[in-house]
Amino acid sequence: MGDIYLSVVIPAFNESHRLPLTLKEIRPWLDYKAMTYEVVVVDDGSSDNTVGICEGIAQGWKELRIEPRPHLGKGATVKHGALAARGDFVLIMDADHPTPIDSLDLMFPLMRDCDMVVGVRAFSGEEGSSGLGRRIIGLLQQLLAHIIVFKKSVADSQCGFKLFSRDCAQKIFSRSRVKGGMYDVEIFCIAHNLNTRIYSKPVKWINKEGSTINILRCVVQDPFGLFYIRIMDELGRYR
Ligand SMILES: Nc1nc2c(ncn2[C@@H]2O[C@H](COP(=O)(O)OP(=O)(O)O)[C@@H](O)[C@H]2O)c(=O)[nH]1
Ligand SMILES: [Mg+2]
Repeated sequence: MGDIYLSVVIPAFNESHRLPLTLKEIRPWLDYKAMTYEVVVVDDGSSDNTVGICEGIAQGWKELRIEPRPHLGKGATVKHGALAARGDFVLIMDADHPTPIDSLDLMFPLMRDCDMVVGVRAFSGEEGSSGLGRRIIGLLQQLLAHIIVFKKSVADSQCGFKLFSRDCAQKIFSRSRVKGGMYDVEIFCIAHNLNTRIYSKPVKWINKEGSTINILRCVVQDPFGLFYIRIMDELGRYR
């Protein structure tokens, strides 16, 4: 066991408008838990001063650190953060804090019997028509991922709230290679190959304003990403 119990890794791309509130929201819970932790914001070459704003916040919060990087995509950003994390447990969470951080209270006990506890988004049904469109796209992605990539069923690969043991994070992310948005699918593909013990845990999910996900890109580009993962898998790159 190392010195740090929990690493919270937050990938960020142009999040100056949402990240300060997220950091403010998660800090009381992390401090209250009296565990050693670090928050690692990995910036993906943002052009909106996400880095400067985070550095300002970090001046009054020694557990917070920022890793600025050139723009490569969410997969590359998460990979960097997961491998740079020093905690015994590594949480990957979205910058807009869609799942309350205290959901970890329900997830940590499950880590006794597994290597990875992944959130499954439980929707309130109050997302309106824009939320409905995105959910349909999400379900289509899940269906395609099952047809093209997955060998086992996955309840929800796209949830931005996943907890790993450090060992599991190192094993999975050292093998990951997808730089963009399909990285979640690749994570499960690798995990299945490594016989990772995964527990799926329903978590509260609150869709926040300001999503940066481009629906058109999802529909056009993602299937190619899925075939890429399948080919890499067939070539044995995930073992
Ligand atoms: N590194 C990186 N992160 C991204 C990119 N696009 C979105 N994200 C991050 O992905 C997370 C979820 O983004 P969000 O726009 O809320 O997506 P949604 O909730 O799925 O619609 C946030 O932490 C974003 O900063 C990107 O191009 N690069
Ligand atoms: Mg979001």
